Amino acid sequence: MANLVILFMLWLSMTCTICNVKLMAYGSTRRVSTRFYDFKVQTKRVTKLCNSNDIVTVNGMLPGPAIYAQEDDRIIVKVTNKTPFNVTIHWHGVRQRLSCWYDGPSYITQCPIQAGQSFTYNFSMVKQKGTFFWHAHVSWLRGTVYGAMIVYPKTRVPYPFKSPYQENIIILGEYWLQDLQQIEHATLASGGAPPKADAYTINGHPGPNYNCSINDIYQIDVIPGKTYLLRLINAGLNTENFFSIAKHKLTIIEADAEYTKPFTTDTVMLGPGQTLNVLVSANQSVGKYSMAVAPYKSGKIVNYQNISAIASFNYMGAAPDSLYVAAKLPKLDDKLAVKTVMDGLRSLNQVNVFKEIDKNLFITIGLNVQKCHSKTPKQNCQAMNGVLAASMNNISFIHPNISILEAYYKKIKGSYTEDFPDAPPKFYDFVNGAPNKIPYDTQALNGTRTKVLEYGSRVQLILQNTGTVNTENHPIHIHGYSFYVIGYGTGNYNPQTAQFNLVDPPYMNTIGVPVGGWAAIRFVADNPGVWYMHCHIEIHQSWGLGMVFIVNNGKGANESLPPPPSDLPQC
Ligand SMILES: *[C@@H]1O[C@H](CO)[C@@H](O)[C@H](O)[C@H]1NC(C)=O
Ligand SMILES: *[C@@H]1O[C@H](CO)[C@@H](O)[C@H](O)[C@H]1NC(C)=O
Ligand SMILES: *[C@@H]1O[C@H](CO)[C@@H](O)[C@H](O)[C@H]1NC(C)=O
Ligand SMILES: *[C@@H]1O[C@H](CO)[C@@H](O)[C@H](O)[C@H]1NC(C)=O
Ligand SMILES: *[C@@H]1O[C@H](CO)[C@@H](O)[C@H](O)[C@H]1NC(C)=O
Ligand SMILES: *[C@@H]1O[C@H](CO)[C@@H](O)[C@H](O)[C@H]1NC(C)=O
Ligand SMILES: *[C@@H]1O[C@H](CO)[C@@H](O)[C@H](O)[C@H]1NC(C)=O
Ligand SMILES: *[C@@H]1O[C@H](CO)[C@@H](O)[C@H](O)[C@H]1NC(C)=O
Ligand SMILES: *[C@@H]1O[C@H](CO)[C@@H](O)[C@H](O)[C@H]1NC(C)=O
Ligand SMILES: [Cu+2]
Repeated sequence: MANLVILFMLWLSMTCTICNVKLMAYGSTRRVSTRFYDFKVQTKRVTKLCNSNDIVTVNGMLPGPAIYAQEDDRIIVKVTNKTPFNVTIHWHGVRQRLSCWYDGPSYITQCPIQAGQSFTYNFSMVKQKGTFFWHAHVSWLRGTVYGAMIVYPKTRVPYPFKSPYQENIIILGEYWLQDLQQIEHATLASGGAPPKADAYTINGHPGPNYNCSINDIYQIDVIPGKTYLLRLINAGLNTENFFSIAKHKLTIIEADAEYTKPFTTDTVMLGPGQTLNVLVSANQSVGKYSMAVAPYKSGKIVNYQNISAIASFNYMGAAPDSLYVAAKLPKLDDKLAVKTVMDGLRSLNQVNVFKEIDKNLFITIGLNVQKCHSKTPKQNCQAMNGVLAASMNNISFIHPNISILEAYYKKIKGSYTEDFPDAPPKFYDFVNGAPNKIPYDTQALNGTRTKVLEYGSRVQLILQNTGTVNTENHPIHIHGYSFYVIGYGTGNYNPQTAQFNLVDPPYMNTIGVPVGGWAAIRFVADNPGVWYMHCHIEIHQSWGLGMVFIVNNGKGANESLPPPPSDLPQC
């Protein structure tokens, strides 16, 4: 009998790989379960866009396998590296309460899993549910090493909206025909900007707008009159994207794995690292509608792939040869469309954010051009006769050679400093100018600087975009925390005029700081460990757009990080 039940559940899990609602209803009724996964990181030959390439994957899949769990479950993933490259996996949005060792960013919380090695990630989804994703967090491997992570509410806890008929995961990606490791190496050696992606993808499929790709299309079959929950994830490397469905409205009900007040819109924008859950009602006439992904080009000097990826929102009963109804997408640089959605994001319930602040940091974020030190400037200094870089408070972050968490825990000196500044070195018109016009000063300092926070301190960050080289929307992601987005605006932050929402701001882990503007966020530093804060546009992160918070232990075992796991990789 027990065997039959197991077989039945196995059958359910096989028949329902993406729409996992049913599985949950029949699943374990124990309050907390452990979910085991086996990730083999391996290269795989794939044929796309008229080409065959070797790409790095998990278990040979693109996107990689989805992880399913329920709130408070423990997730255990054994990662075995069968490639010649270094690997780590980050569980994006998971706050890793007292489990910083399993967070994943290379040289921040762990050394990479080297060729032939394995490491078992083991963490609990403490009070967290919603749409997450996992991705590699070393070099540019996450371009192909990514997948969804869906965490359902506890058994018998309903969604705060009418249950959808079906759920679908929609992962936006970027695809390159050349080897990504080679592109990364060549780009960083050139000092210039990266090449644009060859295609955008939806669940790994570029759709019919690209060569040899007519049939390489993701399709959802929908029943007229039903409502669908789409779990949108932007796993792309370098591009922010608009997403819309022809003739259909999107009702946002969750952002970064936290419920929001329902907000209905024609289009949404997701920067890399952002997730949104939307409800879509299949209430149009029977036909084939395109779900389209296009770039949001906030910066001037960036080279974007300007061909949309298309997936199919396909009504059952539509004639197989019917043409796709084309989706209307905003203009490439439609800042208003972005602002409209941001304005619509409100936490579902009243939260009442704390008003007293213990640590108030003002952090400038933006690009730089460093002086050329190469003897072959034509090869290595392709950006305005210099080298592109990026910084926070004018410090361009350099990754150390050993993990900062390990160095901190074992009191090993020398790989980082604790002097990340609370404010930029100069206050000037950040958005419109460089600090010294003549000579035009675009330099930044290099460093591996951290900011130490006492356990429990109430932190406010003002993130201010600079226009030193180019203004862009930067999706800033913080590990180990979610934060309240209490305000944002264009221009330079002005404490006299800034308006804050302390009543129902969204609780997010990635904030798109508006192009030429600022954002204000607050969180309580109650999770000890070493936490990376960085731009989730991969090239900006490579150029140094990041810094590290060290949050000290508090009192007793409940406020202290346990010792490192025995299989933690070594450098
Ligand atoms: C995972 O962590 C839990 C809590 O620390 C521990 O009890 C369990 O043995 C660990 N499991 C594995 C496979 O490491
Ligand atoms: C499709 O292939 C043609 C011929 O090789 C090429 O000129 C064109 O740029 C390709 N289009 C795309 C979108 O890659
Ligand atoms: C379809 O549903 C959307 C909400 O998703 C609603 O705004 C719209 O008015 C509906 N359209 C029709 C034709 O019923
Ligand atoms: C991008 O594509 C759209 C739609 O095809 C077109 O209208 C627009 O002019 C293109 N923009 C650029 C900068 O190529
Ligand atoms: C890492 O190690 C290399 C080689 O020993 C050294 O040149 C480099 O400065 C080190 N980087 C950091 C940030 O410590
Ligand atoms: C950043 O640091 C560099 C190097 O010290 C300096 O030249 C530049 O003026 C600083 N920029 C700002 C905005 O403070
Ligand atoms: C900082 O590092 C970058 C490359 O990592 C280099 O191009 C630049 O010259 C360095 N700047 C300083 C001031 O050392
Ligand atoms: C630690 O936290 C758990 C769960 O929140 C609680 O039950 C327990 O009493 C706490 N222990 C201490 C020593 O504070
Ligand atoms: C992998 O990481 C180790 C430890 O940091 C480093 O020594 C090695 O050079 C890296 N290997 C590759 C292929 O990047
Ligand atoms: Cu950025």
